[in-house]
Amino acid sequence: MFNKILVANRGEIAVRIIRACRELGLATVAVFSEIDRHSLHVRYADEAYLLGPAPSRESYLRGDKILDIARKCGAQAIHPGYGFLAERADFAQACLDAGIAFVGPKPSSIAAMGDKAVARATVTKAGVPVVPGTEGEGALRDDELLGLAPQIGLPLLIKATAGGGGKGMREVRKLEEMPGLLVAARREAEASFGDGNVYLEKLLEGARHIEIQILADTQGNVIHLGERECSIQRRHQKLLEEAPSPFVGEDQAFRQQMGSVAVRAAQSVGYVNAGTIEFLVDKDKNFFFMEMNTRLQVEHPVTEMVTGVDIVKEQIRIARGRQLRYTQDDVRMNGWAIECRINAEDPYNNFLPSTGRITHTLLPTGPGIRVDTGVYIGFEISPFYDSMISKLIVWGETRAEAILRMRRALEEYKIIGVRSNIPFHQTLLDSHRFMGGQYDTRFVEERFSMEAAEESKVYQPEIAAIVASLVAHQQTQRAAHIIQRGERDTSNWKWLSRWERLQR
Ligand code: MV4
Repeated sequence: MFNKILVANRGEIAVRIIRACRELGLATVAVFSEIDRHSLHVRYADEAYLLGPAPSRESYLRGDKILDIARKCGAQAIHPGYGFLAERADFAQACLDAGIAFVGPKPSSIAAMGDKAVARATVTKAGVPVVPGTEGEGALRDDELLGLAPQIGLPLLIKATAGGGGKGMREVRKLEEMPGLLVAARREAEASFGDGNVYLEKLLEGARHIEIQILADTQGNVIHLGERECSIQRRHQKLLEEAPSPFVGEDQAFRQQMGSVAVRAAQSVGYVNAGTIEFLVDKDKNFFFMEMNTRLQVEHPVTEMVTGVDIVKEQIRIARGRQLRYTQDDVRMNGWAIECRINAEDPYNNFLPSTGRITHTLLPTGPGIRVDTGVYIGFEISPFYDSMISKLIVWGETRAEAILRMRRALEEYKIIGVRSNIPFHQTLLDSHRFMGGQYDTRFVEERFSMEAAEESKVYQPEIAAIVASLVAHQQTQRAAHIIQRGERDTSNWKWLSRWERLQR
């Protein structure tokens, strides 16, 4: 049993985890890189220790240093958050070897799910459907893969076994192109993961990415918390997530079917703690296991908002050996939640990352709104880490209310000093396809354009004037009462009836 946790991460997720620890009465330890000295996670923690220079490899990826700090300061547990060391089986093992609890799954589960070919073979044995493709755990040579390709059928995908995130992935549409694509995929996989092994899957076109949140305790109880829709992404970076999925909607039988298959996939590796099963779902509601994320995810708050379960607290309770506080029958999805990832990038310029100092911000608040952020006024957005400024999460009784609330929140949200993708989200929320829930993983890249927002650029001087007055009065009460008067403010009734017509 532990009373002091080291949070081996930075930014919004480190703050999120520290908050959960506070509520549970646990002492917290932050670690930080040289440029994160003044970060929120450092200020919120009870103690904080310097890791090293800004680059991750010299700071947040230094598992050895982190373990040293944990031992010295008496932290009996480490929460890895997401990214960095979260899915490194060797680090999880090193924690256990040092007698420190790892708030996450067993190293063997991380390793089994980390190798995509092993994961496919393992869940298949448990009766979980996977996309047709190469079978078994062994590495296959190019001549073997070329021989199997016609049986699988074209088009197909070459995927890296060490993969994830689309790296080392190649589409094969003509057999004669396959030898060259195999070379390219292996080279990319080798460069990204130090492992050039690949396998094949039939390419599923026009599919959605729907994932199921899992919780599992050390007593063998495994439950799911329903699904998240994650198809709104660009270059494998998710931009917006919702729970439930508009594609699943009211179909409780479909939800429970995916949920119980996800539970079986988790059980196939003896899973413990929080994890996520990713499915590809085709238009006929056929679903296939894609991969398992053996960590807390960025988008976990949408599930928290609709289920009322605090996933991070549950992770910590599980790591302390406690039984799950919920049975499957206790879990209900109530209302609708949407998360927009607010990134420091310019949606008008090919989503180019934007660096610089945040000189002013005005956060949306009020009913049904949650903002998870690690930045503050004076914060420097650097090129060393990801470009996420915050996560804006809203809850509504219905999807329409959640969308209207998100539009309101995006209008209120002001970030001065760096460019943000807020205009992207505003354009997205105005698009008919999004409103109708009719989108797949290609939507943003192939069917979406910022042009509608380009038109509204004529209003920029007006917006600039409003922002200037907000900034001038930011210390006064008045600031809270000034809101941007856009067309959107008055047209919501019109918008709602249009949306309702789309639903028929
Ligand atoms: C696929 C697929 C279609 N068919 N597998 C992308 C990242 C990696 N996790 C798996 N990915 C995909 N695997 C088969 N057999 C399409 C994708 C894919 C994708 C998946 C989820 C979300 C966004 C995506 C964007 C492009 C491709």
